[in-house]
Amino acid sequence: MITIHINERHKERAVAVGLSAASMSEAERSDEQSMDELAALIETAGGECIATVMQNRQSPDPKSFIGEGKLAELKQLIKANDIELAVFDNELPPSQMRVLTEELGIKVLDRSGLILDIFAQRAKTSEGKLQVELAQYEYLLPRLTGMWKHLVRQTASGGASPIGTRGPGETQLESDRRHIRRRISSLKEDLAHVRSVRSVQRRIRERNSMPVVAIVGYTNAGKSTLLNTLTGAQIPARDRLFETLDTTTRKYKTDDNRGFLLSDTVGFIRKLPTHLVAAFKATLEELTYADLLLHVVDITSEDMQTQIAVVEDLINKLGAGTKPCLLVYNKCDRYMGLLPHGENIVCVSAKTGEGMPELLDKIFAILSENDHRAVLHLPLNQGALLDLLRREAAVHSVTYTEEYIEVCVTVRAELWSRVRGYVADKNGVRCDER
Ligand SMILES: Nc1nc2c(ncn2[C@@H]2O[C@H](COP(=O)(O)OP(=O)(O)OP(=O)(O)O)[C@@H](O)[C@H]2O)c(=O)[nH]1
Ligand SMILES: [Mg+2]
Repeated sequence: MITIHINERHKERAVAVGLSAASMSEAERSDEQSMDELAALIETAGGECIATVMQNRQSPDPKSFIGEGKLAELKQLIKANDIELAVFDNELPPSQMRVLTEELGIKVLDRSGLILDIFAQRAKTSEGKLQVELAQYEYLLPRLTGMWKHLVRQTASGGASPIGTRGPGETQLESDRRHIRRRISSLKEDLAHVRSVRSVQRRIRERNSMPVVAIVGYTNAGKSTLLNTLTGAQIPARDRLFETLDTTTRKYKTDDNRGFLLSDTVGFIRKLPTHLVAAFKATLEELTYADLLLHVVDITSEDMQTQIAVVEDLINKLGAGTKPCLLVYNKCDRYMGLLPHGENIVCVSAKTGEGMPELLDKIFAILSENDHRAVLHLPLNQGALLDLLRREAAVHSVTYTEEYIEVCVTVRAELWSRVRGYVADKNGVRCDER
C-alpha cells in the first residue's frame, strides 16, 4: 500500500466577533465590511474563519463587552463547532479581554492583537522586526495579568506557531513588567539608531538632488505592483493583506536625466493599532520627506471611500498632510463603472501598464514645478560642475566658446543655488525648448 503524506498545516478554527455600540465612535464600530476584512485578516494570519457573530448595543457591557446573552450564544457556537480562537473586531480593554478569555475557555484576540501577529509573521528585515517587537511589548504591557498565561506558551516567531503567539516568548513574558519596560527602552534606542542611519542616507540623497515620490495606500491596493511596473523592481506582490512591511526604494530615470526615487511603503488598514503606527514611524518617515505622494486606491473595492478616508487620516497623523498628492485609482482593468477624473487624479492598471504615461506626466509636472530652466556661462575651469549637471540635471545643449562653456539646462530647486551665479546675461541666448 502506498501512503501519501500531505503536510497540511493545521488551520486554527476561529470565530469573528464584532460589536457596534451607539456610544462608540464611528471608526470603532463594527460593520459588515470591517467584519469581512477581519475574516481576511484571520486567513492571512493562518486561521480559518468558521463563523461571524455581530452584536448591537447601546454601549459595551462593562464586564463581558458583548453582554451576557450574546456571550452564552457565543459559548454554544464555539462548543458546537470546535472553535479554538475568538477574534474581536474592536479593541478590547484588558479587563474585558480577561473576562472573555476565562468565560469562553479559548484564546481571545482583538483586532490589534491579530494585526500585530501578522506583522510579527511577516517582518523580515531587522528594522521591521524591531518595530513589531516594540509594538507588541507596548500592547502587552497593560494586558499582562493573567490572560497571556495560556496564550503565550512557547518561544518567539516561526511561521507554524498558533495565531497570537508569535513574538515575545514565554520566558520574557513571565518576567516582571520592569523587564519589559527595559526591553521597550532598548528597542527604542535601537530604532533611534536606525533612524539616524536613515537620515544620513537621506542627506546623501538630498545632495544628489533626486526628488522622492512615496507610494501610500490601503493594504492590497496594488502599491508594490505599481513600483514593480514603473521601475522593474521585483517586490513580491500578492493578493494578501500586509504583503509588504518594509520600505523599498527604486530609481526611475528617463533618457534625458529626469528622474525620481520611488518608495513603496507598508499598507494601511482601518483601526491600525496605535502602537504599530508609532513603532512604524521610522519606516513611514519616508512620507514626510517625500516631494510627492502617490495615494494608490483599489477602485474595485466596495469599501473604497472608507479606505481613502483611513489613508488620508493616517497621512495627516504622520505629518504629511500638506504634501502634494496624486490620487491613483488602480485596478481599472477590472472596473466597469465610470472612471473618476480631476487634476490630481489618475486612473491606471498597475498590472497591465494602462495609464502609466499619464501618471508619469502628472508626476513630472508636479516635481518640476520648482525647476529652473536657464542658460549658464560656466568658466572653462568648471568642467566638474558640468559633469555634475550632466548627472543630476537635464542638459539640453552645451557649446564651447573661447571664454566660457554655454550650457542650456533645467535644474531642480536644490541644485539651483550652485549654478545661479553663472546664469548668462538676460539679453544673451535663450534656452529654447527642444
Ligand atoms: N486586476 C488587477 N490586479 C492588480 C492590479 N494591481 C495590483 N493587483 C493585484 O492586487 C493584489 C495586491 O497587489 P500588491 O501590489 O501586493 O498590493 P500592495 O498595495 O502592495 O499590498 P500590501 O503590500 O499587502 O499592502 C495582487 O494580487 C496584485 O496582482 C491591477 O492594476 N489590476
Ligand atoms: Mg505591497
